[in-house]
Order: sequence, then C-alpha cells, then structure tokens
Amino acid sequence: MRDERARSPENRQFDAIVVGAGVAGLYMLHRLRGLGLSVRVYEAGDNVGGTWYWNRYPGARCDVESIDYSYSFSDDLQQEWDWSERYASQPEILRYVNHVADRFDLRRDIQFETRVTVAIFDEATNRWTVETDTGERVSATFCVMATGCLSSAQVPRFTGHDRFEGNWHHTGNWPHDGVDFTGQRVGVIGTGSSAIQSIPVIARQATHLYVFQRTPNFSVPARNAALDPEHVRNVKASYAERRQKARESRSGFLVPLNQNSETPALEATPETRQQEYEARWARGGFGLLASFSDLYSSKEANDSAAAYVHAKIREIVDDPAVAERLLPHDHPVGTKRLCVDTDYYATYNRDNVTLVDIRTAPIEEITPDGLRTRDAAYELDSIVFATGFDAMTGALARIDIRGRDGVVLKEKWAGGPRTYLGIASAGFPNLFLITGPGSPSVLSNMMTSIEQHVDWTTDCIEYLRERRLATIEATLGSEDEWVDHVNEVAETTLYPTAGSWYMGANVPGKPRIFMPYVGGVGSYRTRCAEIAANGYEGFALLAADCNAIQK
Ligand code: N01
Repeated sequence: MRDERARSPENRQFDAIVVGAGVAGLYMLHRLRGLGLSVRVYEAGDNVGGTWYWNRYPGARCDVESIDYSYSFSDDLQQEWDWSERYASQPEILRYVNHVADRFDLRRDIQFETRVTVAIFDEATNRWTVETDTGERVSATFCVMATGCLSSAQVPRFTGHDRFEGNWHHTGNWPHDGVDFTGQRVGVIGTGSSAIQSIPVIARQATHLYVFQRTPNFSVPARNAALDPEHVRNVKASYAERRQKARESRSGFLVPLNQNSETPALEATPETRQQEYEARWARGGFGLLASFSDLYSSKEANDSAAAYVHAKIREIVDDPAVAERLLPHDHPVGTKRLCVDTDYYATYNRDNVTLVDIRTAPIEEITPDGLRTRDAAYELDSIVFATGFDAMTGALARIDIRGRDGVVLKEKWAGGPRTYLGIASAGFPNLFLITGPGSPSVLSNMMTSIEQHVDWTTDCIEYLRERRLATIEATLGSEDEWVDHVNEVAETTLYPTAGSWYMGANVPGKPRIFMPYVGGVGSYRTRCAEIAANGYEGFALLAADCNAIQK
C-alpha cells in the first residue's frame, strides 16, 4: 500500500492537506469532505488516534471525564457510544477513535506511515506544496496542521545512553505489544502526568521500581470507577445542553461549581476552605482548582490549596522523609498541569518502590547496567523516560514550513510562537493550526477546543470558496495584538511563575513564553465567532484573479 502510494504521480493536487490523523485530523477530514473538498490526510503512524495511538504506557488514561472527552458533532455518535468508566483508558479511547474513523468512512483519504517533512507556500500559484518522507510531493490550496500539542517526545541526552544494555522506552512512544516488567528492576525518570499514571502500575509488576524525581508535582485522586448506567442515561438525554455549557465554560468541560466558586479563598473561613477542598478531593479530578475564584491569580489563595494537598500527601505516605520529598514547593498548584492519579502517593508505601531525589543528586550518566547519580549507582533492567514533550511548537518545528518570501515558520518563532488566535500566523496564507499556541488548547478539554477550531476553519474555507477568494492570512498587526493579549492575560495569573512545559521551560534552549491562551474557552470562542462574523477581521483576504487585498 505504502509503496504504491509513494509511486503515485508527483504533484497530485488536492483542495486540502491535513497533517495528522488524531482526534483533530479526523474531524477536519470529515468537515472538509462535507464541503465537497478533495482532501489527503498524512499520518506518521500506521493507524488513527494521534496522542492515543502513541501513548500506550501502562495506566494511560484521560484526565477529562469520558462523557466530556468525546466528539459532540454527531448526536448519533454520542448516543450510540458507551463509555465504560468515568475516565477512559487509552485502549478504550483508541477503540473509540477507530470506531469514528470507520463510522464516517474516513480511512480512504488517510495515508498512513507517511510523515510530512516539508510544506512550502508558492506565491505564484497560491498553493502549498507538501513533501513526505516517502518521497511524495503533492499540492493543495489549504494546509491544516492537526499535529497535536504533545506529540514531539523529549528524551533527555544523558551521557552513556547508547551504552545501556537493558530496554528503554519513552511513555509517548510506547511499544504496541506492551512491556512486561515482571522480574525486572525498573527506573522511571520524571514525575509528570505520564509518570504519575504509570508508576502505580509498573510498581505492581516490577521486582523493584526506582522513581527518579527532579521536581515533585501536585496530584489529585481520579476516583475512577465504572460509569453508572442511570447517570449515562441522564447525560445522554440532555447531551446537547451539556455540550453547549461546556463550549461556553472556561475549561471546555463542566466542573462542579457551588456557592464558594465565586468567592476568594481567603474570604472563606478556614473551616469552609477545608470542607470545600475535602469535598473536591473526595469527588476526585480537576474540581479542586474550582473551589474558589482566585486560586489561579492569588499566591496566598493558592497556598491554601497547596497546603491542603501537602497535608494529604503527608497523610497518605507512611515514611515522613519520603512524604517530605514528594511535596511540591517550587510552583503554585495548577500552574503545572495538575495530575490526576490512581494510587500514586500510596505507591510509595510499597517495599519495592524507592523515590530518588535527582534535584539534589542529579543523574550523571547512564551506564550499561543502569544509571548513576551524583550519590549512587542503580542497577536497572529497563528505563522508562516519562520526560514529556516539546509541547505546542515541537511537532510544527519538525516540519520545514515556509510561507511568503521563503520565511521559515520555525525561524519566525525563534523567540516564541506568534499567531493570531492560535489558528494562523502572518506570512503563512491558507495555513491553519488546530489548537495552535495562542489558543486555549492544552488548558482546556482538547475535544471541545479541537471541534471549535475545526468548525471555525471549515467555515472560513467555505467563506473563501463562496467568494472565490484565493487566500486568507493573518495581518502582522492583528498577530502582534493577539500575542500581546495572550501575554497580558497570562500575566494576570500565576501560570508564568512556574517552570512548566506551558512556558517551554522543559526544553533546553526553548524561549520562555507562556504558550496557551488562558482567557477561557467560552470568551475565546465568542471572539473567534465575532472575527468571522465581521468578515474575518484582522485577516487579509486575497481575490483569486486580481491579487488585490480585499480588506
Ligand atoms: O510530561 P511532563 P508528561 N532529567 O513534561 C522530568 C498530558 N498528559 O508526559 O518538572 C530529569 O509533564 C520533568 O521534571 P521537571 C498533560 O497535559 C495527560 O508527564 O522538568 N527529569 C517532569 O517530572 C501533561 O502535562 C495525561 O523538573 C526530567 C517529567 O520528566 C502532558 O501531557 C497523561 C528531565 C516530565 O513531565 C505532559 O505530561 C499524560 C531530565 N532531563 C500526559 N526532563 C492525561 O490525560 C524532564 N524530566 C492524564
């Protein structure tokens, strides 16, 4: 199949190329087909799923509840699909994404095992030329990057890595047949979401598990459980209303609010604060951070939530010295992605689990039989790199994207990503970024944000075609204003105070810029809709024949 396609005539022309067959790419294909466009999707993996295709590590599951982390565009789809658990596991989500691909007959326009390497805008023809690692070269009027926010895995360069004689894996690129750690001494490097989900599962298999922690992280219990059929019936009976509320919300999913959610934390009594945090800890999930109105904006308020989680860690972890090592002190709770776990802290009570602090005694090298920190050597059969991603810009930077005057996107973004609405970048006509930097994306329910960007992009393309316009392109002025706005809103919060991947802080040399838009899904959506209703305000539209800027 791959060879045949690779031999297909050069310069085949499409209306649109979509890069990536994850949740965003699949829906984009479906919508563009609905406009009658010819579309080719390129996907590096050998099947659909994107994030959920690659991240197969033990314990992987979504931290947004399954009834919300699902497409809303088809009522038939949402009525017929039954999620089994409150938080869906990676295999179940992957089954769902495959079901969607089959149900909407999407595969026939997807070319798998093909990585897009180059995308160049040709000013003479107003078309994108796209090249792949299989040697294909095609062109299209529109190019949509559905490349994912967390798809470029980061493996730190430790001295001696290539001499390691055991097995090593990155959580974001996990073997499809799974990994059996039975009888093994395993090292997990990292304590982010991926590590926090996989550590309890690996600990139950391995002979001994060493967790190499550089920075402790906040985690709250998931309280995952089988979904109650009665609850599911109720949700399905009012799904449209629930989805609409999610679209208008701050985070793109419904977080239980109550009378205190609009109150600053320190205006509540200590007893009320404790009760509120307790109720949300007992319910599980992200709700803790919606307890009071100012947890993201006031350090003092945030400290009260952080102190609550610290107390919980001390309560759960038997060894006081280990508990102290697990307490996050370097960032306000929520300013790095809050982790949602099952038995994470309790796992440190197992005899076969050791927490190693690599902040005070860093890893110095990987050895043939394990690794060595400044203080000790650890013999390991397997190493798991739960070390994260070059987030939001990494997948785009891997493609040689060139716009007007040969400007390279990666070079334009050398000082940090610059977009208008997180969808477009000046100088790159007809290039759409699904959940790009400068949009709510990773701070929201990705499903809600993906659907919004795909719908907006579809409407935009329809608008251009109806008016026979050749190109749409963000103006530099609107881009500058948007970037300023994204930064100003971020500065009103505690987010930029943390050395997070939102800030690019996890990638050596990456500029420290707060990348996602923190203004909230609902208000962002309204702004995008207004811009479209005003004839794509802030964009330059070029007529097909006369090369005149329409507005
Ligand atoms: O990656 P991370 P992740 N030496 O970047 C450490 C989503 N997600 O894959 O904090 C030693 O969060 C690093 O330490 P530090 C979710 O949005 C969702 O876990 O940089 N350590 C950190 O502890 C999430 O936020 C779900 O000091 C090194 C860890 O590795 C995002 O994906 C599940 C190191 C990386 O943590 C990324 O999560 C999983 C080095 N050189 C992921 N380099 C759910 O839906 C890095 N580290 C539940």
